Amino acid sequence: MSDRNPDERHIDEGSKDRQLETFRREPGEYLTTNQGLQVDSTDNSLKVGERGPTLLEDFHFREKMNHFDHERIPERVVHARGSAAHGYFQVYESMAEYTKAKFLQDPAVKTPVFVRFSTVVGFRGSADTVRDVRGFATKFYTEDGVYDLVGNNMPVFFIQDAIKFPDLVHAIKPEPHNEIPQASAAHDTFWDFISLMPESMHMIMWVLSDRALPRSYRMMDGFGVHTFRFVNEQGKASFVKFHWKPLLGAHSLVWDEVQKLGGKDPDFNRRDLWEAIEMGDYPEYELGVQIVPEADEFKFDFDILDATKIIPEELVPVRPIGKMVLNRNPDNFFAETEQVAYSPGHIVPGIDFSNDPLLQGRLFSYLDTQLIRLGGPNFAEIPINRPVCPVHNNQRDGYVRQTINKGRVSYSPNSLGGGCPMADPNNLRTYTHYAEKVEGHKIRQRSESFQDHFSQATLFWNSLSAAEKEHLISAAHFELGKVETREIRQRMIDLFNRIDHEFAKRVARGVGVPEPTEEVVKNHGRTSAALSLENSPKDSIKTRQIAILAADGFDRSQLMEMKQALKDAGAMPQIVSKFKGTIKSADGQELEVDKTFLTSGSVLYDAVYVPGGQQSIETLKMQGDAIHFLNEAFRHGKAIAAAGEGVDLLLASNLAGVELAEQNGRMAADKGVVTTRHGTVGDVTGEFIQAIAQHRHWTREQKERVPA
Ligand code: HDE
Repeated sequence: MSDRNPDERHIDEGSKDRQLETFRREPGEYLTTNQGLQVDSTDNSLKVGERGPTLLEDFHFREKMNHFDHERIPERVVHARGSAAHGYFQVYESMAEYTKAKFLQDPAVKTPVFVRFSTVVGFRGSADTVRDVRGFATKFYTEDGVYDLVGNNMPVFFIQDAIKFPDLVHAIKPEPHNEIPQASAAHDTFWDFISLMPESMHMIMWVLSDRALPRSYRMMDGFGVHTFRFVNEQGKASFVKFHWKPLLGAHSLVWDEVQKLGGKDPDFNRRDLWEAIEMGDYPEYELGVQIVPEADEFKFDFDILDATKIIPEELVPVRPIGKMVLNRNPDNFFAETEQVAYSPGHIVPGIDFSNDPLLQGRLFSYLDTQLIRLGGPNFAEIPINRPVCPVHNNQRDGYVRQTINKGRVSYSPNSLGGGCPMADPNNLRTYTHYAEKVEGHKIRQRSESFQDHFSQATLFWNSLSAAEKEHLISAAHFELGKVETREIRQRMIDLFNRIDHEFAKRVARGVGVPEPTEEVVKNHGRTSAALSLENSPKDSIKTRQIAILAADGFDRSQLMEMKQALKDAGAMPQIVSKFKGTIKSADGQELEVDKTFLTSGSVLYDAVYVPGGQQSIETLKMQGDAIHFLNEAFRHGKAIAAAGEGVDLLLASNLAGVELAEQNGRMAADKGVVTTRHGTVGDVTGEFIQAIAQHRHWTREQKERVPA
């Protein structure tokens, strides 16, 4: 090395390689510092001799390292884990009768949006599929400025007054002494708090339900939660609740599955959203509104300002008013998804607030949190947060100011700047707060009209299907089962007993406290159909992931025919086998394997198909992974199909004897298990597709003999 030309000393072999002809770039594209200076290498720091110390003079090293040291910004205190997409919103017809909001007038106008979905409790690197509320925040870049609808996938909230939010979040986050558990409510401090907060009972029922385990962000409802106001051109106001409904229907995972997914693919929901958009399967949601005339404010047996209450759709139907399509993934996660700053206070003319004390508190919190998280008051200048309309005001300076304001005037009133920037004297597009009349004493009290904490929790419970109720009970067994303090479990059972006596007894049985003996409140028996996921649309298998299990010697026509039928129906079939590479059909054709048993698992799929082929099935029968794949898919309620000798793999699994008895070449099947030993695949594709569209076959859950 010592005979090296000194001029070349600072260029090592690696960086020489990287300068190969194939990597040539235009002069303006070569590596530079942040000051635009081209550097000759970014692989070695500047040193005194080959083995000497590094020089402080190395501005390139210092700039690069400095930048790296400052790469992290504080994660969101809640909703830290999220993923987002760009798209647009279009109203179906003018909503001028109710609101003057510009983006709700003209069906021809496509308003750009940026939507961020999130979990609430977990840190930024936590798993997607935990039991939690999901954030559903939409930024509309309207002609009148940015409008944010910062909602959740559940229509109510834990607390009624924003002043309880820090307590709620402290209680649910990992416990402060040991920072355990991550992204989970199943611990003492959370249930301690909840057991002392009866107002949280309605929300707790939602959180214990399947709604807390969405199959996909593309298959999840969204809600504005609070009651807002629409205001029309004439200044007339009505109350409004916002709903997002996914066109693919709302569907959920099962508990055993989400726990396994946390290990198999912690990015499950993030990946699903990203891949669907990359494939051109754009997620779509309808925006719906429930409109309540001002005169009807006191018509209900709950207070519409109370965020622990829904307005049942039977009382006020949801009117679909437009559609949102998410059609573009972000280019850069940090610049867009991480730096996006939502706030319920980002509002446009035509929409206004109500006095919901939870909403009122949020109006303070979001701006405050952006100031610390994004390092100062200029976060609206970050590209993802910029409005599409011009910004004019006298706000100046601060950390990382981007705008170069010209001239000497930065105050109002002024004459030197011709009075500019000035408010539009004609009020054409200005925001005028709704002039609600308010009078009262200054008090630190909760309204009497907020005191019924149980009726709607009961309504939710009553409205669930039998399977959903079972899931909720076992969720309560899990959550409270992790609570060490017996008194907390007891207090929860006492509260559940005020929701429904039978429910409380069932939960008590699993958590080591005595069943309540007295029915303290009689169940009112009311239901609301929209509350059950059973009633969500189940008419499509679009974008569903289907595993096809095969090995060398598979029956090519049986495999290809089903694969094509699934593709034609919009699903995404994948070949799963022991090894990556190719497998050979019985007639000698090679087929690419998409995933292996190691790189996937039944939890990553919505359904499974096993085509025949003597040799393939004999091989799979010997593979515990293949048998486990089927058992697990069955246990999780998924549609399963088999053709030809594929039926033998089902018989070799634990499904046999539970539900499957072969009769005339067809299984006397559990709903959702579709087989054809002697017939053609074409005979059963329709049945299989229908079974997948059902999402899950819950009756399976009674079959405890199937391990998974
Ligand atoms: Fe939030 N919430 N929140 N929240 N929230 C935040 O703002 C807060 C509430 C929601 O993808 C924070 O930028 C208070 C209800 C979503 O970036 C913070 C209260 C609903 C997101 C904050 C609530 C939400 C947040 C943390 C009680 C549904 C993520 C980071 C009054 C309607 C937005 C941030 C995104 C984020 C405060 C309750 C939805 C600290 C004080 C109710 C979807 O400002």
